[in-house]
Amino acid sequence: MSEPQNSTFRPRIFSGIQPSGGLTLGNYLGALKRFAALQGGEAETIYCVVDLHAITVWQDPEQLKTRIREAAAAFMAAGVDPAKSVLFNQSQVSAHAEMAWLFNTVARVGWMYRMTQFKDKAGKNSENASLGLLAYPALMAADILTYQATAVPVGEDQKQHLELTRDIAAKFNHDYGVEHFPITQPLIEGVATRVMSLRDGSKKMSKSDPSDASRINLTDDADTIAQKIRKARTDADPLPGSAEGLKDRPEARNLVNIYAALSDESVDQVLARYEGQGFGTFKPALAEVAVASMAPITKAMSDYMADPAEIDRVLADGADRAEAIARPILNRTKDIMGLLRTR
Ligand code: AQP
Repeated sequence: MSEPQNSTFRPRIFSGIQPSGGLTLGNYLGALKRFAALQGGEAETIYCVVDLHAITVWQDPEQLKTRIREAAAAFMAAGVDPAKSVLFNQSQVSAHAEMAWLFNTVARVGWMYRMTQFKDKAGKNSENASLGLLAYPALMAADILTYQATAVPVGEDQKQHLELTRDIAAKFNHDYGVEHFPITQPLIEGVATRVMSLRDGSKKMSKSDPSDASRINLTDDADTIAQKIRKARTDADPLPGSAEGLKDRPEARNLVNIYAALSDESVDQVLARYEGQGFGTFKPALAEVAVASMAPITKAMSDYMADPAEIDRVLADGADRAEAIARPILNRTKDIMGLLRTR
């Protein structure tokens, strides 16, 4: 069976974010900002608050509802327009969970054990992790392939999951002798595909890091952002004149990358301006750029959060539109697998 040509599929972009905590600058630069930029192009854009993924680790039920709305507010505050994109929460479109079960029969157990995110999140006590945490990548493949999505914008950390999605699509197509699923392209682009912790340049900035100082939250006010940047770990050397000089300086590289991503400049452009300067000069400049970029987003998020009923309305409308795309693809998948549909 030859690999399907993605040109035979309608161009469609899908991506999601877990409401497993307050969203961070990493989620904004690695995902949300790019989601907004991809709207209005050739491809239809479908964006999802992936709440079924969030519950693979314990979530407080009352808090989860608020976090789902907050994530939806963050999408819109970052420029995702529900008139241009489909925006919804995953648990409202049951095709995701149904497709995930079908993919559980296609994916191999060994594939799941190899996932670094499972190893990181399950830790030493992996026997005690939820089965959902292990099966997470099959649900992620379902999220994407239930829409026959041809491209997925994600940060660097999701690359391995995307490869697994491609493996599931290819195995399904091969096993059933069809060209039903596209081989989805990951879109991992720009200087901020992996924003690092402000406290440790070897760790990804993450919403579930126990240290709040390690990240900038989309809800942080200007003073908090400035303070976190001031306290960010760095080295004592001045900034070099080009990106090459940051190779072995992860903390310095991270701050320069964040500056470049926020100001839509290249790393070399930023360094050309700050070459020879120390962090005493660079950090306040970064704080200024960060506050200027983030303040309108924080304000818009809190405006959206003041009207939760409107967020629910937007998500419900998105769920209807998502369902209309997903259901026929799921039905066709069942047909291919020989499941009898009686209605
Ligand atoms: N630090 C990051 N740099 C760049 N991109 C990032 N993303 C997350 N962190 C960074 C991107 O954001 C999207 C949504 O991620 P997710 O919420 O599904 O889960 P995650 O990648 O596991 O993010 P977190 O913040 O680390 O969540 P927790 O702490 O719950 O595990 C993805 O496109 C991701 O690449």
